Amino acid sequence: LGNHVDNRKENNMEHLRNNSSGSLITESVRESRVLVLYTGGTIGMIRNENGALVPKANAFVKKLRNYPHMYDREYAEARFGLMGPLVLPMTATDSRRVIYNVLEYSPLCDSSNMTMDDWIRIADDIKLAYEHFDGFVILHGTDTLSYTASALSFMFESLGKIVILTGSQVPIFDSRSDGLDNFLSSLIIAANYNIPEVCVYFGTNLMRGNRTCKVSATSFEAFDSPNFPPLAKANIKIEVDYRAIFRPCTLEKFHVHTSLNRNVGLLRIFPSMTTHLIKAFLQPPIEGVVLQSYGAGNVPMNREDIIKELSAATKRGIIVVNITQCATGYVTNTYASGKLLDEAGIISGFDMTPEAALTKLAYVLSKTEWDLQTKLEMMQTNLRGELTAGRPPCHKDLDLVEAVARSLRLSSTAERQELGSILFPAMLNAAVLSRDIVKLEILKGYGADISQQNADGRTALHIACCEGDLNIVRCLLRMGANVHIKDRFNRTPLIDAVEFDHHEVIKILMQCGAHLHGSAYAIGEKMCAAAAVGNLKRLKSYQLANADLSQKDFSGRTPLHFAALHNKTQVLKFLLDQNVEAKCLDKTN
Ligand code: ASN
Repeated sequence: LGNHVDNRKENNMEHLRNNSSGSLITESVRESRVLVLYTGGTIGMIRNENGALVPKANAFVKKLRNYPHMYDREYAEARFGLMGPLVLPMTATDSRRVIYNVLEYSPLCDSSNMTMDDWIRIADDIKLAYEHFDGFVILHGTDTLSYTASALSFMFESLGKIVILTGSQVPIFDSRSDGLDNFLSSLIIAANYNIPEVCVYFGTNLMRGNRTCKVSATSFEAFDSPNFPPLAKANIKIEVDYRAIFRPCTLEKFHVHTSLNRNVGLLRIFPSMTTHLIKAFLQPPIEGVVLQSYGAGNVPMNREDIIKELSAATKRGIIVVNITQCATGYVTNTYASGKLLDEAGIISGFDMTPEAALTKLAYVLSKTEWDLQTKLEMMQTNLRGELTAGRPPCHKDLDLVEAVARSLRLSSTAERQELGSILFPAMLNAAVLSRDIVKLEILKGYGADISQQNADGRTALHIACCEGDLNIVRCLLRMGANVHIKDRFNRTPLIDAVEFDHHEVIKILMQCGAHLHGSAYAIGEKMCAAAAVGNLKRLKSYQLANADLSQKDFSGRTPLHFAALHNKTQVLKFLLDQNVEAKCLDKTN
């Protein structure tokens, strides 16, 4: 595979999945897997005979294979054969090989044609492929890219992996294009950084998707995140602002909410707007309205008719959210009209973009388990980093890093940043080892990213899973620790918990969506080794981690073979009780 595939559901996804496990690979190969959903947009378009840009089916991947920037033919063909997934060339600074599969949508679409159904289709595809890839890149037209990014950010609940939307202003195969950089940087970031958010990459910025707006029809810097700084900047170095990452703090698995309420709309106030227009807009079946008011949230004070219609609408149960027409800033109650809107039951959307406010309404209104009061509260709650309610969070980290930097006589920003990235993981790890929950909380208050990796790529959760203290593991997960991060030895916290046989820890990691990764044969190899020495506890650890107990090792034998060969009766009994016998016979003769 690796070439264009129509994405029609399970069959194709199964195909992709099988292909993505690749040939026999040892644990030492450091690779990351990215799934690219190619939905359309200018990035893959070609010019027709009239010079107009149009999408062309089944051409994108074929062309990519001829681009040495996008495809390391030698490595890919040696590893996967002729038609395997695509592989990026390695550069001196890369730590992992980026392997990517492209799932081409049919039909490819100009994003001006996108609908909520398309968002649901994208979300469903990511759900199906979720455990088989480290990150996801969505190639998308730029026109409605911010709407899709915002919608997906709400539909993805407890997201643990990175999803990046990107596109371009000029087709990628034109000789001068922004597409190549946007696509390449998105792939590299998706493969190497654990930023569990729906992001938009454009120009040199990785931005939180639900904070973005398309701000230019012509510039290569087509997107901006006016009220929130970029999550990362990709210049000579890729610099991630770890403190800005919004990490879900629930003990839940990734889940996709796939229904959306379509009875929502954007109502932009303008001078001399007629009562008739407002009235018509607020008629059934409308259920949610994003009111785009002037400046800091103002509507004309002398237009009682407008306020009256809006007030009547909220009384009928319609949710009206007030945001500003300005590109930056937020709505406040500074002016008298703000109070008036309050009294009319209109809620504040703070600094949400129109795209975020609208898609959030569609999401919140479709939650059948929430009553109206809860929906109103949720609209004003920061669910995915989409709004700044109240005062922005104040991190005290600068004091701490500053003090150490001063005593070490470090003066440049780069040196200080580097110091922060050394200090925090070391202190978090020390707090885990001393089982000090208070210290963990203090460090978080100082701005430490709970999932920041040390020089070996290990996080506090890795250490906690080796130690096996359930309280500390739970506390880290509640603080947003990510279960998917691989250290430099390709180990995840789950593998650590399995190999130290901490069964309760394995259970809670699984509850949070952790899964085994990498070659199934390598896992088979480890289970066979456990069976050969009668290590029942280890096999139970693998079972809790959802491993297939009848998995073959590299030689084609299963744990049952080894238990029988070495006469490990307890293990034999356990495996037979788990009903692996039939499966083994099927698989191995
Ligand atoms: N019309 C195109 C789209 O949104 C614009 C682009 O991708 N640059 O699909």
